[in-house]
Order: sequence, then C-alpha cells, then structure tokens
Amino acid sequence: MVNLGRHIIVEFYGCPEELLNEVTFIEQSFVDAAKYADATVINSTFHHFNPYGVSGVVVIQESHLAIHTWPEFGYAAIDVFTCGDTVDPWQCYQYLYKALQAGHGSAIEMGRGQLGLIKPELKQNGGGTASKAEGHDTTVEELKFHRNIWYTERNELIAMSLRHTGDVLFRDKSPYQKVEVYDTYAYGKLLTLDGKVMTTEQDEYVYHEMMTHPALHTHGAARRVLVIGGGDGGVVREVMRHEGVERCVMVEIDGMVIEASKQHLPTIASAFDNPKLELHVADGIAYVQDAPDGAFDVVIIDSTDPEGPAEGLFSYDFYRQVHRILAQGGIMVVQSESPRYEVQTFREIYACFREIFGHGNVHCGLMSIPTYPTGTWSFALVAKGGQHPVQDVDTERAEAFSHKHGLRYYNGDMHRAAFALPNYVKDLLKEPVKQ
Ligand code: SPD
Repeated sequence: MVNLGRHIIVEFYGCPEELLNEVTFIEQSFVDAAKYADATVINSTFHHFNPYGVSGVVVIQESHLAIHTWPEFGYAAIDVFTCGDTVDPWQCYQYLYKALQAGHGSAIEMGRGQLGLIKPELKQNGGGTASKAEGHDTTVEELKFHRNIWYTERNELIAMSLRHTGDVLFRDKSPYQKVEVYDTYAYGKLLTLDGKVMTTEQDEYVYHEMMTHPALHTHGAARRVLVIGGGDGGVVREVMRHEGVERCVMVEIDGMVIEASKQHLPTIASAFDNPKLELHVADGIAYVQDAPDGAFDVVIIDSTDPEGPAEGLFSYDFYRQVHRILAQGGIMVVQSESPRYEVQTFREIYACFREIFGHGNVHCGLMSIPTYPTGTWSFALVAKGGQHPVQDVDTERAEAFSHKHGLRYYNGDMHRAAFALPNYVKDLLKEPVKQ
C-alpha cells in the first residue's frame, strides 16, 4: 500500500428528480452501498431540504461516503473515501450508480496520504482503519450503527428541522400533493404535505385548539360550522367539543390526507365518526360557491400554505364568498401564516380581509407552534357583525370549557392573550401592502 486512503470523487448526471429528493431513499442507498463494499457502518446523517435537495454522510469504520443532490438538475455530487485495503470504493460507486439510476457517471480516484511523504513511525501502521491509526482498540463488534436523519422545512433564509427514525410510515402522491408521515423523536408522528409540516402529534393541540375555540367562544352560540381543509381531523375534533354545534360540515379536497391521518394519527383524526359531521371529499371553493347565503355561523379555513391546492383559498373572490355564506354575526377563522416567515403573504392576507369585512372586524391572533417555521404562527378571526374577540367573550365560560375538556393550550387567559400583539406585528398590519 502506498497511500493511507483512497478517495473517489463522483459525478452522477441524469438521475430521476424524485429519487434525488427522497432523503430516506438516499440514506438507505448509501448505507446499502457501504455494506455492499463490506464496510462497517457507524452512523448516518442525512437532511432533506424543502423543496429540493438532500445532503448526507454515512460514516464507516473505514472513513465515509457523502452526497449532495440537486434534484432539479438530476445531479448528485458524491465522494467515497476509504482507508486501508479492506473496502474498495469502486464497489460503492457501482452500487450507487445503479441505485440512483444515473444516466451518466464519472469519477476520479485520488490516493490520500502518501506513505512516502508521512512520518516513518506512522508508516509502520501501513494505513489501517481510522481507529487503529488513532490508537483506539475498539473492536468492530462494539460499534453500533446510529442513523441521524432529518426532515427540514426551509425558505431561502430560515430552516426548521426534526430528526426522525428514517422509516417512512406513509408516502403517496395524490392528485393534489405528496402526502407523507414520518416518526420524529421529539414530536411524534409528523404529517407533511408537499414537504411542509402540517401537524405533529406532540404540538398539534396548539393549532387545532386555537383555530377553533376563540371563534366559537367569541360567537357564543354557533350551531352550524363549516371547516374547509383540515384533512387530519384536528379542527373537527375540537369543534365537536362544543355541545351547541348541531351540524359540522367538513370539505377536504384530498381524501388521501384523511386516510393517512386515520391510519397514522388516530388521536388527531378521532372525530370522523361523529354523527354530527357531514364529510365531503370535494373542492372547498366550489362548495362555498354553491352554499346558500347566511348558511353558517362559523367558517374555519384550515388550509396548507398558499401554494398548490390551497392557492385558491387565499383569494379575494373566495373570501367574498365566505362573507356571503356567513350568517349575520358569523365568524371566519383562517390560518394566516407567520409574521416572521413569509411576511409579505401575512400582510396580504390581512389587507384582503380588511377590504371585505371592514377594518375593525379583522383580528390577528398569535400562537406558539414549535414545528412550524419560526415557531410563531397566526390565525385571523374575522367577524361579520362587529363582535370583538376580547371585548365580547365570556372568559369564565371559556375557562370552564377548557377545564372540562382538559385542553392543553386554550383557556380564558390564552383567549385574550392571543390577540395581544407585539409592536412588530402591529406595524406589519398597519403598513400598506406593496403590490
Ligand atoms: N405551514 C403550515 C401551515 C398550516 C397548515 N394547516 C395545518 C393543518 C393542520 N390541521
């Protein structure tokens, strides 16, 4: 042996875009490639970057395999580095070439650590494994393989990551979006749509309680509730706690979200069998368009972010229709994004509501959701009839309700506190929106 290690720098072109964007697939392929070459896998760390790209490394007893992908270009940059002469990096190359379905691949090999140039005493080691070179006497049997795989949601400037087991509990593509469920270590099961966090078992209660109870308590006597979206069932579960509600209509465009949630998030999807629920797997925009004037006391819009299937739910025309189908004294609630993440969207949403419902009828509430980017998320409570969520609420009733149902976030104080806005949010809502 003339070198301590062998390093091959690999270029793969023409790989299928979907494969290069699947963090779990890439991680598994890399672990398998290492095993195929008879390497001993120590751990793996892989991140998916929403919307595009995977980065990761598999550390092996004999060094490492690493990758960064550009799915949109079908391109993967890979390097395989092995120490000693037990593992042939070209076997990893061959395995990965097939696994990633590369249309074209190229690689160069570099010998690393030329023995002729290094200290004579190290030369005696003849290369060997990393642990031997460092003088450790750890045996292969004592080493345990740890996977370190991360889901990441990000925009150009901000990212939020959750570590998960690496096993995908659910993955399918509906006509509308990609639906996935992962098992995260810190927040339990995670539902994502088109790669964005929708809900997790451990913090879902914040969102679902706040999307529901402030509106129903401000209204005080809602009998007819319409939920648009909300396919995981969390909002409907909360609506059903209100005994005065006689009819709850839910219109979700994507049946796959409902099915995945029933299967993997049963504590959230727990009210689908409630006889008061009228479930439509249909387009919410069309439903609202066809609904009669004044048909609902409360309308809750639990949508994804304003792109993909939810785009039409963030339009002036849609909210005009919602205004029409609300009874006088009715209330609309909308998840209104984050004042810290996609700030322009946040401001546009509120400007639109003010134009339709009138300035004094539009109220912004804040909630703390650790698994949504930045952790600060908002909901808009919009009244048709002048009710004020703080002045017109019976806080004692809200408090008793919270107690009775064992709620974990909403209570009388949180009802009022949610509408107390920091100055930076007040300023955002004051500024005219640039077109
Ligand atoms: N970026 C997250 C926006 C929240 C969308 N709704 C979540 C659905 C939970 N029922």
